[in-house]
Amino acid sequence: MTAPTTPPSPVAPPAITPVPSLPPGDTHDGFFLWGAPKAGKSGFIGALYGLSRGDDVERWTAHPKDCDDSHTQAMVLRAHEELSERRNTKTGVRDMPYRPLRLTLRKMKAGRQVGELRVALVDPAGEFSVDPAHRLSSAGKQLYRQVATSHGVLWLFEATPDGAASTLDRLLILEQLVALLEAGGAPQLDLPVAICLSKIDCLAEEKRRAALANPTEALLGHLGATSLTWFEAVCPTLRCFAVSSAGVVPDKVRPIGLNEVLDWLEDHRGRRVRTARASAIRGRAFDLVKRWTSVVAKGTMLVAIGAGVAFGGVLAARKLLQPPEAPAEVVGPAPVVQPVNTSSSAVTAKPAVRTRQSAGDVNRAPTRPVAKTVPVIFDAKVERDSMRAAFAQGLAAQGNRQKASEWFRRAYVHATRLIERGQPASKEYTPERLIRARACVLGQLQCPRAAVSEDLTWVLVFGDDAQRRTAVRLLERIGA
Ligand SMILES: Nc1nc2c(ncn2[C@@H]2O[C@H](COP(=O)(O)OP(=O)(O)OP(=O)(O)O)[C@@H](O)[C@H]2O)c(=O)[nH]1
Ligand SMILES: [Mg+2]
Repeated sequence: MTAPTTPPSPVAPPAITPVPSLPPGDTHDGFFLWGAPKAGKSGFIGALYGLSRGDDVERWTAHPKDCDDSHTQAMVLRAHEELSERRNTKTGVRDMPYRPLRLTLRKMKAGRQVGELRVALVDPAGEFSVDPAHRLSSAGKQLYRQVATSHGVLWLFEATPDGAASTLDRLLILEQLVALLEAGGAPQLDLPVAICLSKIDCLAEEKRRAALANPTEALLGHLGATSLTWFEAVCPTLRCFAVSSAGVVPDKVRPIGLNEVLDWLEDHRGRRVRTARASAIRGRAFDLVKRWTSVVAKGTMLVAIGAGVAFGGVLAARKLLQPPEAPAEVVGPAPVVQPVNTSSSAVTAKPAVRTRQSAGDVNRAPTRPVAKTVPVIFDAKVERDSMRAAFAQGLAAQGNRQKASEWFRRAYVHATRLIERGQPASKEYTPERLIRARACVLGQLQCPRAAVSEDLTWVLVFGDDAQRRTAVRLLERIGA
């Protein structure tokens, strides 16, 4: 018997609450539930109503009367009822936008409302998360764009009953993160991402307690360090949670850990709203200043023109009487490219500091010779060539069973100089990151494992296929 699915088209015409198709950079107003089929996304919606039935002094509630429309109300009640029997209807794959469930969540403390979070929850089918064919469909691409520009993502990973590591293909997570980055069109996902170990009621009590006490550790065990590093690299606003939508009381919905997730989302929603307001105010202030500046400038210009006509006449006359100025001659020391010093230890290597003067055009040297200061010129090409040459020497030495660590250390230092001179979080230095990580591993340079793993994550996210394959092999080698 096949499992029932929700109907393939929205219950009501999408015109009532349409999901706009957004140009890159715009923000979708939804919070997205994300994760593989059966991760517990639809159950999470049922749990929201279940929260109202809890008896904690301080808790979130989502009452049907706080739903914006009858569709949301029906879906919340249905999800709750089905969750109480642990049999939520599978969400169907659709080729049109999922209709958000719009409702207001309220935070209550001793009977008084102390917080509020308006949400538009989108609950897509898990296939969009784990099935590349759906991800690459036009509906999938639109969905990824919406997720990447949303107010937040709750990414659920179903706990395994024995608490063992997930069998989910790690590269699948990476592929989704890359697809989200591409869909968002920015180097990172600028939205809160709550990674939740879901259905923790299925864990043995001891493991459940441990997961609640330290969700990050639980997710590390579940997903592996590499996957978490990927999340950290891509999502600057990230937090791990352990949740159970159903809870441990049979035939009832008594959610565990949901209040913490909602507190965090509310906090970040507030920050985002404040930041948006502040930049709007800054924008308005800037416009105002610009307008006044132009008014003042116009007034000043009129005065200046009047005065200038008189003064300019006198100045021009004086200038004509002076002898012509000699053209400024460019003299001074020839630019010096400092020999690349690779003797420093790999880990403490610092890039040469490029001062404002030495940053510019070397032909525009100071007109007065600067006797003792020798400008330090950073030549990226020289660094890159030296890095490649040292790395190749390292490989050759290793092939001939000779000592290679000194060559790899040099390659490390050159790569580090290049990376540190680039923009933070720049994609540009992916090849250098790969060489640095390879030098660390092949040369046994005792580099911190986390640093190597971070470099390789960068390669996995931004590298081409060949680079990614090498990175995966190295990650396996360092056991990340
Ligand atoms: N024990 C337990 N079961 C849960 C929990 N949350 C959901 N379930 C059940 O697990 C099954 C799958 O959960 P769903 O919420 O439907 O999964 P989904 O992520 O929406 O899956 P798709 O719709 O296929 O993408 C359903 O039978 C749910 O009732 C939970 O916290 N604990
Ligand atoms: Mg579902």
